[in-house]
Amino acid sequence: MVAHQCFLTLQYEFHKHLLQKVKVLTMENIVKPLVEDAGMSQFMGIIAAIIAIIVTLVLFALWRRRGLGNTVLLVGLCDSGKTLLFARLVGSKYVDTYTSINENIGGDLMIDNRPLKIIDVPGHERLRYKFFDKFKSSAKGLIFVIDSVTLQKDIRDVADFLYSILSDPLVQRSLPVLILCNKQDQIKAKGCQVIKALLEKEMNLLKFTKANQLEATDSSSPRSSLGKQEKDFDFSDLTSIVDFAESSAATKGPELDAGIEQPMAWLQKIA
Ligand SMILES: Nc1nc2c(ncn2[C@@H]2O[C@H](COP(=O)(O)OP(=O)(O)OP(=O)(O)O)[C@@H](O)[C@H]2O)c(=O)[nH]1
Ligand SMILES: [Mg+2]
Repeated sequence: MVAHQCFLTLQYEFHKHLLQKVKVLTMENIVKPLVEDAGMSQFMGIIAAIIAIIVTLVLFALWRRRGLGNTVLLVGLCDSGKTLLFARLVGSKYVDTYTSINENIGGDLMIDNRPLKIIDVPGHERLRYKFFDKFKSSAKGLIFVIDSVTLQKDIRDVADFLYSILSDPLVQRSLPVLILCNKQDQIKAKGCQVIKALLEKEMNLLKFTKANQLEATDSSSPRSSLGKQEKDFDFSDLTSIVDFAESSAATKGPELDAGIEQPMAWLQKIA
């Protein structure tokens, strides 16, 4: 009887142990895949996030390229030589020009197998902003043409127009700008380093005048000024890369680019 009771107890313990073992095994079978699944879905989540970031970057790059377009705008005051420069760049020839009241749009100018479209924007004070606004969204670069002979007389106007252009958000989105000191064939023409210094001085005056005006009208609004705040105006502080070059659009030489070698080199740089 005692032996039978011992046997029953042993049998019960054995079954209990067996049952526990089965339970543990079953839990392992269920929990392990669950843990593996969680790891897998985390991994897939990371992959999906990386793909989303790459797609966003590609779309952003495409959007930026589309926004930049392939147009180079010739802007500047009346008589600075934009239309003659346009004729030289697009048709490689000298032409007699008259004050423009409309834009001139050239066909594709192939620079190192890359097409660039040149647009000559009228410089008349009533038209210059309107036409600049019309074409700026397609711009890949800007050539701001200056009459190097009359600059000192027109410095206010030149600096004012240049200031507005450089303050434009589209230009500030790092559009390359060339300040082209034209009419270098004239004895009284100022060189581009002198013009740069004169412009920086005038732009500095404008910068602080505009900042003071803004402060006087609305002290709560943030000060938006070109270049670094509390620092004198310096072209190298701008988000756009501003280069200076010289040209003589009226030069008639045997070479097709006689007198316009420097703007041609700049076009090659940005094309
Ligand atoms: N000497 C000299 N004359 C130039 C040069 N470039 C242009 N000109 C002359 O300057 C005058 C004005 O040139 P345009 O090309 O018509 O000037 P623009 O900038 O188009 O002027 P708007 O159409 O009024 O905005 C013309 O008589 C040109 O022949 C240059 O490099 N040297
Ligand atoms: Mg013109």
